[in-house]
Amino acid sequence: MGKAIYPGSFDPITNGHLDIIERAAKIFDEVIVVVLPNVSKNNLFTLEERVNLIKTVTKKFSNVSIDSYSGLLVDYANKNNITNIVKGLRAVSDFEYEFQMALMNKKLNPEVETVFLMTSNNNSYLSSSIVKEVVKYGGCISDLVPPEVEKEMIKRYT
Ligand code: COD
Repeated sequence: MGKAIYPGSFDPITNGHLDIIERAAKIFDEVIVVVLPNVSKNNLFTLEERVNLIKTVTKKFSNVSIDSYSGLLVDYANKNNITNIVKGLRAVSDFEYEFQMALMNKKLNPEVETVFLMTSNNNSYLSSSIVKEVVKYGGCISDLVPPEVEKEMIKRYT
């Protein structure tokens, strides 16, 4: 099925993101996880730190690579000649936001196709923001993020 981009802010990567990466890597020949700015979010980790964490936890996937870009997703896609974008969907609340982005990306580049993968049952409530809130107040996140991410998050909040 060629190449696909899995874009996100990944601040930080969670088990929900990892599940989408693993499943996309079975569908597409190559998956490029691209860390991009989301103007409506404040970040805990720098772009470089997020890229390095994703690299560490996706080492086992031979057809997955990591990149970052500080501009429009469609510009990154154009520059790299990729037309498939993978997104994850959790709830109805995700749908509205993702629907708007998919249509805007399509308007900016009509060649672009957004492919949605439904969240797995056990990850449906998981988001980077909720994980940050749990760890901030001392809750356990070991089932929610890879161990390397848990370690870095605990360091940030202690
Ligand atoms: N299960 C399944 N999927 C999940 C889960 C989960 N538990 N958690 C997150 N996901 C999915 C999200 O739905 C999303 O598709 C993806 O994983 C990444 O999630 P986040 O939260 O890390 O990333 P976002 O939503 O903040 O990413 C937004 C972008 C950075 C992609 C967007 O803002 C963007 O494209 N920015 C660049 C500028 C641009 O082009 N803007 C768009 C113009 S329309």
